[in-house]
Amino acid sequence: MAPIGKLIGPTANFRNYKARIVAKHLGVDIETTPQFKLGIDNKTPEYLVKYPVGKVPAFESADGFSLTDSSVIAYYIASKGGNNSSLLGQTPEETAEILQFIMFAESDFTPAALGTFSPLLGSMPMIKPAHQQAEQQLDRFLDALNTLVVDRTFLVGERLTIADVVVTCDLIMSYKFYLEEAGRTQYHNLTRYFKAMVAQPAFKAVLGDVELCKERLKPAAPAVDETEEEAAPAANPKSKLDLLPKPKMIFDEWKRFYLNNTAKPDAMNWLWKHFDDEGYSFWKVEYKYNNELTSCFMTNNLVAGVCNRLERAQKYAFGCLLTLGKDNDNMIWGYFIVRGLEVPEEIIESADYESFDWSPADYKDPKTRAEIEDCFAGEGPALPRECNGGRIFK
Ligand SMILES: N[C@@H](CCC(=O)N[C@@H](CS)C(=O)NCC(=O)O)C(=O)O
Repeated sequence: MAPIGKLIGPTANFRNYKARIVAKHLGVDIETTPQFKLGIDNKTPEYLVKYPVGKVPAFESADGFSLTDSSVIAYYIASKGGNNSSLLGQTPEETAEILQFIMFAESDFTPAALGTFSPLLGSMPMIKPAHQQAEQQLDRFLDALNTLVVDRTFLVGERLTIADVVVTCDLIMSYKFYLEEAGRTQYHNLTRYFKAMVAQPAFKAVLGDVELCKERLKPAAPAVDETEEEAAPAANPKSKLDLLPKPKMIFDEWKRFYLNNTAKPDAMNWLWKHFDDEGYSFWKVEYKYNNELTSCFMTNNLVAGVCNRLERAQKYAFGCLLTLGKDNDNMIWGYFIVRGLEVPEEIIESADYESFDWSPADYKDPKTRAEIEDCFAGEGPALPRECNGGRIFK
């Protein structure tokens, strides 16, 4: 049978799976785009003419009908193909319930899951309070789903519907990255449901065997050179900072402690206890061109780029650059700890140095100390304005 259309977007993606599982279940064929490059192919003028939001997946039917949104595409395919109509419910009430699950999956569950996993996978900045909030929400929604399926085989009615397809696909990351054995036991009804779904032939044909989480995803630790502070200065040091006397505080110990603990109070208490003001200094960092900033989303992208371009300073600096304020009225603001008592040349030579004011910060001054604490926590009353994102440079 000729394909009923083309599903456009990367194939190894939980959103992409939805339409393909529905198509498999119905026995209809859809074309896919395994070579699709996210961030490139969805930014071309041809793509944006058809799909102006520039997101994937998208769908183009054999007769030229264009559609976006993974669950809507799954819905459309279910409504079109094959002779199995029960995927969309058999009464108006069932169809409404199916939509209710799809809305919940898209507006509640998936943002909580992505808010939990994306910072750990490095595809979103790690802002600890936002991350903690996402994780709490994720647990809350997993718990709700666990209760919902206590006496159900399927989410709606007595047969598979696209609610099962959408919710199961949206659960995949949680079962891969988050729910290790203890979590699977805690949410045992949901685990039973999830395992039953992914064992069905249409799911299996698309997903293969879903490998369940062995160990919960952790924040990526900074590159650690255990011997860094122990070894004698190298004969040809890469940085003149390598020639400084051995500091009392080991930078990587601070970075590790910060990453593995709550910023306030634990990590900050650690820092004030161990900070060595002969080996390190604090700097306040402010963007010079705040009046040119537009949306917070764009500012966050700018901050991410600045941090990426500071890569050479990674061994000698730690800091937090925040997006403060609201859309069309925001600023980039933050604090850095650097090795030595001056801004390192690794920072001065970076492409963005001239765009920021770097001023020495006296961490013994209570106001500055409170600002540093709230900056490294990404929240708190000492921030000049509300935090809307940012990036930790570690
Ligand atoms: N609600 C949409 C969300 C689509 C979405 O956010 N897709 C991501 C990839 S998984 C994307 O296109 N990101 C690129 C971008 O935002 O530019 C759906 O389910 O299809």
